[in-house]
Amino acid sequence: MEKTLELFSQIFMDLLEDEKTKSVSSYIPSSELFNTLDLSLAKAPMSEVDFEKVIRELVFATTRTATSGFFNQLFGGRNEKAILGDLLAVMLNNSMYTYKAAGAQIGVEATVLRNVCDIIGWDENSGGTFAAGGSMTNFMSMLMARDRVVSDARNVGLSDKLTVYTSEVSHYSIPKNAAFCGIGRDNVRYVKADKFGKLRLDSLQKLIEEDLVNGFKPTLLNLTAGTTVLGAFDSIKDFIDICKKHNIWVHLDGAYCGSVLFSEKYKHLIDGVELVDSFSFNAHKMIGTPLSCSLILVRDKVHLYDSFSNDASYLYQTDHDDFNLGKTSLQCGRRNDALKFWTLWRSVGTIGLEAIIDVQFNLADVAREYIRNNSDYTLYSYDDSISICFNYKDISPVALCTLLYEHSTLLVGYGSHENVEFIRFVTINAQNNPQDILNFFATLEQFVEENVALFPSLKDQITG
Ligand code: ABU
Repeated sequence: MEKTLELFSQIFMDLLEDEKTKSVSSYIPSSELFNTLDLSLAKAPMSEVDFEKVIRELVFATTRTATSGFFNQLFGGRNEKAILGDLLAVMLNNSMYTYKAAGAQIGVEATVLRNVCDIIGWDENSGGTFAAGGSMTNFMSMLMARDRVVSDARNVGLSDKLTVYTSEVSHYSIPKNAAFCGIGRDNVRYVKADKFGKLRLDSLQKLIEEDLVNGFKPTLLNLTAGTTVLGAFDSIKDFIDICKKHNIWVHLDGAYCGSVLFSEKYKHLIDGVELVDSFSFNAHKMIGTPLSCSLILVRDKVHLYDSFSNDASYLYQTDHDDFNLGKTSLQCGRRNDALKFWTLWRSVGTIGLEAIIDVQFNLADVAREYIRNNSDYTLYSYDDSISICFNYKDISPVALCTLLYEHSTLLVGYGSHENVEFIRFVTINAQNNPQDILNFFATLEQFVEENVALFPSLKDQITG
């Protein structure tokens, strides 16, 4: 084991050194992947020397997500205290279903969940669990909503016609989950969003009324804290009364930006979170732990038991349910995702988590200010968001993002809202500083200048 840990350490120190001058790994077209790297598996073992060579090549060829060149998805960076927790979780290799199998780590998970519930403002009836990602926490909310509306669905299946409501700009897991839990994709109602990407109450009211007339049972409203493209926050309080009136479960999908909970300055964006039935967020997004670290919290933990507990005499053999966390989990075997969040939180304190959130909004302000002060750019997104959506010199965002990627220059993606396509730049890596943000724009501009021939719309502008 010592030799293996040394090898890990050496390879990783070399990668860290390389990342200082090369923030993006060399582009390998997917069609060339298996010709470029030897990923084969053989019957015979490898020599240690060859093994190290192969591992190094793989590591150095992998997409770099912790550098100031990566803005493509809703995560980034490398938080060392959280990494320590995750490395420990790998080495300890517990499964979080029972106290017997995970011991003290159960206390770690329970402590994180209790503290989050306290910050939300929920009492001791509240609770939560970790799941493998935001799609899964959204799925769990839908299952709990279904089981509350049709209490015997988990035993006899579904014969009622249920409907779920979600923003037209919400996460793509909602229709997938409706299929998984027997509600059906066709029974997802897409509520209109306004130009800011926020859910519209009038549209929701209309859809619910139509469904009631047609004999459907409205079951779940999925609100979003940080839509995937614009980073918009639905106004929670506007929707509570109508959902109470119709006994609709309210879930707040905060996978992207629900972590504003930790910031005094930005928690107003989820004002009313204490009123929802369930709330999820991904600490691997704004908090910056390694993937994955997805939490779902419920105002009344009885719903977790109602939907997810199942007897298993070969598993639950000692201790109280409060310590056998498999009773409230969707999964059976479950890795210890709480420890990385706990090591970080324990190390920097709640004010440290707050600082991590605030940095991202500050970096977003830097980006927006740069765009607003530069006439070559058009801004499409709004303040109070860490997604900055823009176009540069009327260049196709699809072409620009793709060429930046294929030339190993920058990793950034595109999105659209109200039929306008744009680059989506996210300031989610709290280890970046304002200069990194300005460097992003400088790199993009230099790339365009040096590659005018690649952009037909620009060539036309130059040649008239
Ligand atoms: N839930 C992951 C969203 C990924 C993205 O929009 O970048």
